Amino acid sequence: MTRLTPLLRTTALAAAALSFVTIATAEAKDWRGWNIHPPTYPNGIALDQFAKDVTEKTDGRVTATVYHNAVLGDQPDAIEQTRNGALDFANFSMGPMGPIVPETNVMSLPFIFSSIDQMHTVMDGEVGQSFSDALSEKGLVALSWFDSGARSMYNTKRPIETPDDVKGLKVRVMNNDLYVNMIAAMGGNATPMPYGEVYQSLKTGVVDGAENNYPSYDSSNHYEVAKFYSTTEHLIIPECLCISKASWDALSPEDQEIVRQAAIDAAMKQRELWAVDTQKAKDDVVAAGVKINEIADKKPFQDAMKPVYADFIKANPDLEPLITKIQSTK
Ligand code: BDP
Repeated sequence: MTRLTPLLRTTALAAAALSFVTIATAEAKDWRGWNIHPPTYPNGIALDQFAKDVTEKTDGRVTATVYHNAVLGDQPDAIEQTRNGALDFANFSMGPMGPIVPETNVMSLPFIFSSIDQMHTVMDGEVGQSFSDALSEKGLVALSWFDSGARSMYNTKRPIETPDDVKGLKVRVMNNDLYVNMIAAMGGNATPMPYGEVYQSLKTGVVDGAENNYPSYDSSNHYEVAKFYSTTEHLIIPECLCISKASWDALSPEDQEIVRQAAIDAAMKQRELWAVDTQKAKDDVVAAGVKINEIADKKPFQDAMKPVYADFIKANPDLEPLITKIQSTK
């Protein structure tokens, strides 16, 4: 047996301790998660649950933290950061995903889903899987799908009863040219703009209106400055709980399973909270003086979208079968 002098022994021990620390650091992963909404929003609560589950169930091999309120950047930036591994997980709307993963643009076609239930049927089946595959090719692993309700138009000027009422309105949209065409098809002028800038832009008249679901209209305080909310319900856009492919690939199969289950549980929580929060948000904005006009007949709006579909199919002929498949799903 080699005998070590006390000094060498200390050095050897220190080296061993150091290599242990190095290995431990390499193995314990600190995951940073992005959320655009406040922590009290259904998505924030679900993401916090996800982070807690992952941290506890991997025994700290992964410690996950959610950064709420878009403090880590706006959505298009966060998508890039998650793709390149600077962020580890996030909840993304498929709206701003379109420019990066063209297939997902199909979900941004106005009125593509006939109802929220039909959207669930589609997303839980093979079409949902094909979207997940397309995302994965671009560095994002979609583990589960969150609800985002239906988006409707609101503005500072007047109720919208028919597409004609949109004429001349300056409308903020998410970062996706498809939405510029959508607003143009009704005679409005769309401006893609980060979510965080919309409140001020509505207030100062940079834009006259925007469009969103009740929970976002409420939590962003847009209702304070744009009091006419018209239930156009033109977009039903799913949202993913996405993991950076780089972070996913660095996990053991056992930890991948833990993360997958935590993501599914988080989505179940989010969907449950979503239904309650939508009603609560609607009640809150009405109590605050918002004028909601219910549009019973959506047909004039659907008809106005025909050129948007025609242009889209012309530019993406390979996606037409996917559109037909979604539309024919009951
Ligand atoms: C909300 C989505 C969020 C979008 C936001 C927007 O949950 O991901 O960024 O709309 O309009 O409903 O930008």
